[in-house]
Amino acid sequence: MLTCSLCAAATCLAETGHDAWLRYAPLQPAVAERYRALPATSLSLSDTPVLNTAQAELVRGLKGMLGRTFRIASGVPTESAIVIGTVEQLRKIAPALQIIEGLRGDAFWLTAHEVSGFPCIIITGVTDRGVLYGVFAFLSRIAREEDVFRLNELQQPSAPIRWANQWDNLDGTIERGYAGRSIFFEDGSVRPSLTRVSEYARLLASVGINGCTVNNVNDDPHILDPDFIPQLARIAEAFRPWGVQLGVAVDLSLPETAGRLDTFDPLDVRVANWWHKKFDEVYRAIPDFGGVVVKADSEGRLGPSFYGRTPADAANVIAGALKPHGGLVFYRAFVYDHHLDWTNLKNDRAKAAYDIFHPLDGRFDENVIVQIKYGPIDFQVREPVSPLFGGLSHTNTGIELQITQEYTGQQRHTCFLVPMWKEILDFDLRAYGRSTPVKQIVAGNSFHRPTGGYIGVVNVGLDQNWLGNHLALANLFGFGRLAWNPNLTAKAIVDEWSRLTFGNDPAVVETISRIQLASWKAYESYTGVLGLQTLTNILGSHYGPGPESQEHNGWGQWIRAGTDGVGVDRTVATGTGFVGQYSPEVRKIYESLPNTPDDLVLFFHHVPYTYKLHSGKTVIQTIYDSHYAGAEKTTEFVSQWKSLHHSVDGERFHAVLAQLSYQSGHAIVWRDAINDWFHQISGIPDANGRVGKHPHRIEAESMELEGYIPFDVTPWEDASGGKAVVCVQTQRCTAKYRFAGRKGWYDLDVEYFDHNNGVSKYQVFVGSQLVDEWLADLSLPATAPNGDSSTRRHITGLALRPGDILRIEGFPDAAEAAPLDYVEIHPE
Ligand code: GCV
Repeated sequence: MLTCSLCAAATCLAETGHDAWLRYAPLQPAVAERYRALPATSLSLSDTPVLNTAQAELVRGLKGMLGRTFRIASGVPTESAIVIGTVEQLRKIAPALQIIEGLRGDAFWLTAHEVSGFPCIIITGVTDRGVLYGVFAFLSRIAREEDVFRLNELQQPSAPIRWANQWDNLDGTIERGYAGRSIFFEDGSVRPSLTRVSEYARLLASVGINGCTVNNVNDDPHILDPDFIPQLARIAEAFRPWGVQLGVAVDLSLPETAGRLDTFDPLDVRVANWWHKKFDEVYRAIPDFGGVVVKADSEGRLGPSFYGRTPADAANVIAGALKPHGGLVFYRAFVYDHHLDWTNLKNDRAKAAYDIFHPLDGRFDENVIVQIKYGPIDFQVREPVSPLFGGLSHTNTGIELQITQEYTGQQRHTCFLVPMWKEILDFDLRAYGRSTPVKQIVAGNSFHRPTGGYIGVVNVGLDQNWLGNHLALANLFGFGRLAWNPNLTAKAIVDEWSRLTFGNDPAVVETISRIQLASWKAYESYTGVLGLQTLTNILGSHYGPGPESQEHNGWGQWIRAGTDGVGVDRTVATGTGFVGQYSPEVRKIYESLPNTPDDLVLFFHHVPYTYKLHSGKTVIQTIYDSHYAGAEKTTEFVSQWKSLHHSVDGERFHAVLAQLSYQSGHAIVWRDAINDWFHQISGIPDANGRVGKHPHRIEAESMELEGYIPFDVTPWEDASGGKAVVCVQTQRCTAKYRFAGRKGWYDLDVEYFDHNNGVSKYQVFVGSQLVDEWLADLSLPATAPNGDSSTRRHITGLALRPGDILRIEGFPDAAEAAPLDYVEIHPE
């Protein structure tokens, strides 16, 4: 009691993040008072599943925020009410109401009008789903302390398709999932309890997402087995009240693997029949089944090329079977050869999607959507827009964005992607010499297509807060908001999200927005700049630094770094010709080195390290400086977040603090790895004298070691000096250092490696005094010392005198040998 009365309301409640942006936290009494004049009744005009959900949500939200239980009613109002129902239902009881123009599809309208002689607030749409979206918008207004009495708000989604793709495997694991196991599957079956699935559908619906495929595009052959379809029907049931349609990923070879035919040739009539029968069976169990996503001829998946057929043949055979039921095929354009000959400078993976799909324009059925990743490579921290969006004017298209942060820090790093998505969506491809921004193309407007839209790869898991990092939820929220309205600014989206997630305290909103809005550019700065892409280890986890892994293999993510220079020449004149896939106006920008913006220069051109950018700096100095600036920025995030200590609940405050502190340590690992690598390959020193020089750093291998032995880290740039020390033959090892600096206060950073195959313990002593100890118990994607596992322990405020012995004791566990990289002693 006493404790609670002493702390601000916001900080007393511990929050797990489970409610995400749908917390409906109690408003301050004075604010709640502003809504006292709301009608006390929530009246629904029908009792369909979605309208029932909408009404229950309305009552739940109002109760949470205003502390009052609104009366539930149905039929015709007999008093003032908040009326929820479709326009058709509304017309019957309020014939005088002029329905606003433009109310179509999933749109909603919030207004105030008399119904049966009583002043009412009206939440309506053409469909039940529209009404539900209206309820969420109404509640969001109250949560953000906005007016709801003088409403006349029409909101129309930008595009009909607003889908999530999950990459869950039926065994319960998730490909590129960073937040625990699947909410859908375990051990080859759909989970017995689907509570989390309903809650997920609620989150999706609250931002207008209307479909979700639930299994990995690297698909399991059992997904449409007769005994699995009823299990999928249970997921569809959990989705249905939230207006979310179920979809699945299917493999093109299913007629052979599951159907026991001797072929999956899309032009074979037996194959077409198999798909027809299969979807008849699916629709008998799931009448509102939404459709399928297909990955074929990509990364080892079988595809139509096996029979010399095209992606259009493959998509259409499935589309034909879905068409009678109204289902859609999302055919992924992520089709490329991952055994490219890297020695051939004309080869270019970036060209694959356009080369394959553009010639097929107009040959896809009307219920096919070609699903295109935003860039021509693979969800990198920066890529140009895929030219394919401009190359399919007679085909429906959808943009695939990645909410799960595969190449952007895997949710251990905060990286708010909305600013990047905005740049992509706003980019004008100038197809046919006119204005064709990506957002207009995928909405179907530019080329007058019947459908199209947005697909976000999400990968939520069983973790309480869905994505493993509270701040990462802004990406899921932002994806939904942009799919609904791509003209919203990143600032408006993050402001909205922060208010709903952490409350309306201006200092909180301002600080969180500042961190989020700076985070993508910061991440880009300490990973891969100038269009180099993320520079992560592409052959492994896609997490820590691994620049060398881009080169000399068939995957085609080359950066062509050599002693002469860096970057891929993709020009028509001298390079791979990729630039020729853009319209003439865009071509003019990228074909010319001086016209190419700095942030993509190395994506399009191979230049000497000494080439001067528009900024006036050389390429190599920009690489060095950006990596220092990016890492520095993450330190600012930590201090900015710390300023919220008394304004955010303790549980989320400490979780985010730990996450941002970890990120700021890992950003230094990135900074040093990439800079050291470029230093070595270019042979050009850092004009600011930092790269390769760390005055406060003491390498573990140069300390006085007992038990510890030196270990060569692979790749070398992932450890300082290329080496770590490991404790392999004994239960405890020590590394000692005699401090020779001035007497004073110091901070100590210990760089160690935290793999996922053991939980080593570390203790730090000054003389005989234990000053810190911890366990290396993070779940990082590594089983050895490298850039994925390198982790920093920051110990503040140590009193040191010359001659003090600093001693680190490492206690190995299982396969983790308490590895150490270095320590740094910084004056406080
Ligand atoms: C589901 C990248 C990822 C793969 C993913 C693939 C895809 O290559 O690393 O995990 O596979 O993209 O989008 O199909």
